[in-house]
Amino acid sequence: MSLSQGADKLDITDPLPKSQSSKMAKSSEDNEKKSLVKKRKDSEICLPIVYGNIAVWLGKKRPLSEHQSHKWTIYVRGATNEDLGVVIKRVVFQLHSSFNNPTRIIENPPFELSESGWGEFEIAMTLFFHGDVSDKPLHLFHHLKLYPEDESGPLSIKKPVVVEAYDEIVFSEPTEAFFARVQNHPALVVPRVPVDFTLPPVPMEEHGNGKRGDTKDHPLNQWFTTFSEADELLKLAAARQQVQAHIARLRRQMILIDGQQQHLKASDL
Ligand code: SLL
Repeated sequence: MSLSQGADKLDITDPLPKSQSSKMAKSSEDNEKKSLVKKRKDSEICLPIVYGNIAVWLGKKRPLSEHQSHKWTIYVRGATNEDLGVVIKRVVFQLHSSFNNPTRIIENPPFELSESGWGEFEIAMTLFFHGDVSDKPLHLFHHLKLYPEDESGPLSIKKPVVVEAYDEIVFSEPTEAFFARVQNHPALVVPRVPVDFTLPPVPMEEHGNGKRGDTKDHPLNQWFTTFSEADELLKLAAARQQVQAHIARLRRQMILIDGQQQHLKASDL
């Protein structure tokens, strides 16, 4: 897995044990285990994400305490506000030691955390993936920003400070199970399977508490940056995959025609 920009690239290591061949008939359990180990060569799955924070100044009348000047929310969301719960199992946010219980674990999407405080600091985020993703957790860092860049301007309680970063998590050679599970999911860019291969539509996810995990109707949505570039990239990636599929089809046809020619030549002799 790697990040296309920004944060560190990570090695892919397979923490799952290799399935052992057995002389016995393969049970569906065996097949399931296999698909968790077997990698799809030459393919990759891309997850466009946005992470960052939104901070609101509480104004001169501090309803909370003298020390808490801002309310803020840190989050990891889908670049087009899709539900990331399909890939990410849990996000751990590591806050500054001045907070109570600074290690915050968010088990369900949307992966976000709201707090109030007075100062800016670096937040470490660890993204844990579902079992079939079989990739190591990914570490991201975000500098919590409370004050606008332009310090000469007045602080406003109406206009929050928004700092977001766009990135793409690339899972190369995904397991068969992960690949099959996320086909058709709008949060990801997945190579197309052959046209005659029909897949069931992916239902809207609900997570335990009956809540949706996407951020399309999120109360802070009006402040989110629109990464139209992400939409363009999604379209470009989809087009590239279509072209690749077409090339593969043409290659197969060429091999077939070549074979037929060889056959004809052989029968001429
Ligand atoms: C700074 N180096 O001095 C940074 C540290 C820490 C911010 C910022 C705690 C809030 C609470 C809080 O906001 N800490 O105690 O509830 O700017």
